[in-house]
Amino acid sequence: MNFALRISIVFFAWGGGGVLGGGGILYPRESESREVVSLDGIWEFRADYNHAGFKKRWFMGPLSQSGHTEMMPVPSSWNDITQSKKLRDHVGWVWYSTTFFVPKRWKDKTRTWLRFGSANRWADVWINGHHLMNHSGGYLPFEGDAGQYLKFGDNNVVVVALNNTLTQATIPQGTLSYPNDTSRYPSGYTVQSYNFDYFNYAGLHRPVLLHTTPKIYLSDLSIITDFDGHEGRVYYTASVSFPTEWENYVNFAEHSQQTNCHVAVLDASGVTVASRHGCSGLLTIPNVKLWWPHLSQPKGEGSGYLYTFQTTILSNTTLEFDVYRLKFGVRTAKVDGSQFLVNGKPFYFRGFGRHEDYSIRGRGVDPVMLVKDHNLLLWTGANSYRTSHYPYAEEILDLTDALGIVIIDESPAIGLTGFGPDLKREHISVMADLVQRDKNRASVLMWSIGNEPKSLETLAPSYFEDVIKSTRAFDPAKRPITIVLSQNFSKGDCPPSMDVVSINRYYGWYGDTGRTEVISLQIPTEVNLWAKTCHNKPVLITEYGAGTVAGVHQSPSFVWTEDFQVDYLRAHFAAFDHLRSSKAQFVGEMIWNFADFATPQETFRPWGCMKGVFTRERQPKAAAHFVRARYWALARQDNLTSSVQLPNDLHCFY
Ligand code: BDP
Repeated sequence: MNFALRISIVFFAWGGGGVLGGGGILYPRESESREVVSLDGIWEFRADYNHAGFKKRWFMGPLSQSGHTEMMPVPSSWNDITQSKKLRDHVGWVWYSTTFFVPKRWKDKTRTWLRFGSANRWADVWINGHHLMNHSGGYLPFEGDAGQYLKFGDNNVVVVALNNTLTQATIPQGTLSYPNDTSRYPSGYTVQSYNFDYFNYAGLHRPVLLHTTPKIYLSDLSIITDFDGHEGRVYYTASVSFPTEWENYVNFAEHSQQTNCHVAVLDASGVTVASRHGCSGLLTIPNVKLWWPHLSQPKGEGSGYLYTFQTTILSNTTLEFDVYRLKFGVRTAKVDGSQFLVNGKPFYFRGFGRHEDYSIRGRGVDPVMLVKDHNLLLWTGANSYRTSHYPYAEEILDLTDALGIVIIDESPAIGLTGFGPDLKREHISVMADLVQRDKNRASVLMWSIGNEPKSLETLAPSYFEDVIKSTRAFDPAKRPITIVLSQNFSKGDCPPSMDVVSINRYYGWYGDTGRTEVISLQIPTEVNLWAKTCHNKPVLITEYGAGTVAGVHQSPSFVWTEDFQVDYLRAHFAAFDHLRSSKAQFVGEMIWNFADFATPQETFRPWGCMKGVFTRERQPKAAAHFVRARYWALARQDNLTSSVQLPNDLHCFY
């Protein structure tokens, strides 16, 4: 195990104006030394159609002081909340504000951080009229030490300006055009187009949290797990941060050396099963319970078993500074030759591509929808999904960790083109932040660099080599890495550093429309070609699907009907079964999509993308029942310990 054993002592000079989105962005969790307060709720909101906000200094106070406001729920996308078409389709600045109380007891003893789970896509943040931070992105968290601008024991105001514009330099990319024929378009008319087909929802999509850490605190933690027989191994590195002022203290070195870590592993019932002193090192867990994917566990065991890693930062005189608890699972994930192995056993992905997409809320994280979606996933017997086409909320990964749902964690780099150095820099920085956020996640077993790049462009191969190499270097656990490809087969398409070949294919839908009979030939031909060129690396079908309007039937089947979706899946299942029996390197099938989702307005879709096996309201189409029968059957076939108990209502199929 190549893992640097070191004591990490880190200085942060964020004292305001700084933004932390990369190194050290641990999810805020309450403990003896930390408090978390949610700022979620109904905020004031105004769309800035005339670019007035900066000039008129809307950031100086609550928006209601500078004009008319709308009510805006946080978290949520702003697009579908009001009755205004202009707002739904707005491209440019919008403003949010809210007031919150900060307790007096936080003064002096703590650092107070303001953290956004995500803000789509450019954000500027002010506290009480002071600029705290800005952030570019849209799908990853960022935070700033708000201490110097806060009024303790008093009300405070936070103002956020957001801009959803996409350009060729952003990830994902977009294009702005300005039709200047005023006989056909109003003057100043702007059109945003983009290279992907999901609606570009924007807003404060994830929780906004105010949280405290002590002045000396755990700023980062990396955990790698392994096992040998019944013994679990946890290699860890904890980073401790000290107040910036200390840098100038004559005896700082002595002081920092007197700071130590105590770490402990607690099992699911809270019993300590391993512990030691030291800010980095190895803990061993006797009789370890491994984290297994859903329905892959051996008989008598559960899936998704999580331990707690408890870090205590203390001085040598045993004075406690900080306590932080992180859930983690003990498991391994790697590619060995043509197989994808989890805990040393071949793993076959039975799953879906998804979207964070719900009616009204758009991409806003919502516990109701999260639980419903994951109940449905378990109901289908799926064991995995891809966070297509961007990193999902941390609250979602808490669920997948606990349920044993395997995640392919995808960056927001969809449909990339151009591949210039600036884009590469931005892409590598997004991968750094993504890995930083999710590196300790039990359910994240593979990184996806992006979806459907224009991989035949000349610059693409070297661009992807660099992004893959950087991503591998960021991840202490060295998870497998993939790129989801869609362009036609070509030798240049197989970046040598990629561990798994993921392909999206729509035979019988975008090509040979309606001709399900070609699928059993075309899918194996394609998979075999990729497998051969990519030196027998594992091949995964990450997308295949057919648009289906719920409630529409025709027999014999016809495109867009529920009957066609079933026929289309049936033809694929036959092709996959053929591959499963003849090609060890075929490692999985993921349907596009779990549920119908919103797209820009297009003439070739009745409404949104209707390839879901569930409707957008999460009701099953006929295909959902069909997929469910298959996925449970595969679970039984692939789990040789016969620990898979079929749901009662499925028994009639077997
Ligand atoms: C694939 C894309 C996916 C689309 C899908 C479709 O990866 O985002 O939604 O096509 O057309 O190429 O439905």
